[in-house]
Amino acid sequence: HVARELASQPDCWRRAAGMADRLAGQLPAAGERIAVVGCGTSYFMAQAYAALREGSGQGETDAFAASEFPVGRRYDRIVALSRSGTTTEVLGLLTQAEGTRRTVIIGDPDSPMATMADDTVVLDFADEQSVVQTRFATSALTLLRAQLGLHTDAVVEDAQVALAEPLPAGLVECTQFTFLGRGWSVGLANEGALKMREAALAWSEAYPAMEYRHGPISISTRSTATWMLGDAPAGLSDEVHATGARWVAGGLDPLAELVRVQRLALAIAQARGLDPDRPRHLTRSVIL
Ligand code: F1P
Repeated sequence: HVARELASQPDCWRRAAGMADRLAGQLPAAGERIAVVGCGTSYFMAQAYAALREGSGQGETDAFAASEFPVGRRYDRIVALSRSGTTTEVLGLLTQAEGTRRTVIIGDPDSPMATMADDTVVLDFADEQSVVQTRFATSALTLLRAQLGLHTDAVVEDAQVALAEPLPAGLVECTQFTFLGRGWSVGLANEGALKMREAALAWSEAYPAMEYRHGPISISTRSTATWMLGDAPAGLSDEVHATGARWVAGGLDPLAELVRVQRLALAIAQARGLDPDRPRHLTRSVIL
């Protein structure tokens, strides 16, 4: 499933972006102070959205793993992302937050989250059969990005390039993968690292790009691939090269660059004889 779902991202993003105007009344308005929450992949998309929204001056936006929401903190609205609409921590937080406006972006219209929120946005066309998330998460982020006025057709074109171009040679042989981001792409770097773990059982890490210099670079070797999502800070590629590691950076939109990482995760799974549709110790939705 995951290979097919991954490949449908350009179409899904086009559809998600096309919904933004119609859904404006259900999504956060400029000036609202909001918290955006999720678990796993959905949390990393929340991180990316929070940085985009704050950066565009549309209002204070904090991202939390649903389990780490600071009890007692007040927001104008809580936005929850959840493909399944069943994840325990998100359900718990939404129940607790009654009285605050709650907006959910979900994949399954029949899930419990569909009826408990003030605004329910269903991206059923992007729902997935796979355990490992790809298109739901990126489509949800695309919708939110479009609503901020930050999505263009060029992003979809970049995703098509990301699907069509061969992956950088030699990466499948690396034994450790580090993803770096800046601003909104820090969440995408976290998500790239998670894909490598979930689909390929690969050792992967993620950092804000400049933080990588403050310690984590110590473990870099010739078997490391360091992948920058978005524009690299000046000089960082030289520092990484000096460790012997592979440096990967692309000129694509960071969300499209994430599609390349998803493809790498599948390629490594295949090279290691793993079935990415059956990730170890993982279920499609994590329920306590
Ligand atoms: C959240 C999540 C996924 C992860 C796995 C388990 O699900 O942590 O990110 O890949 O499928 O669940 P959801 O709340 O978005 O359904």
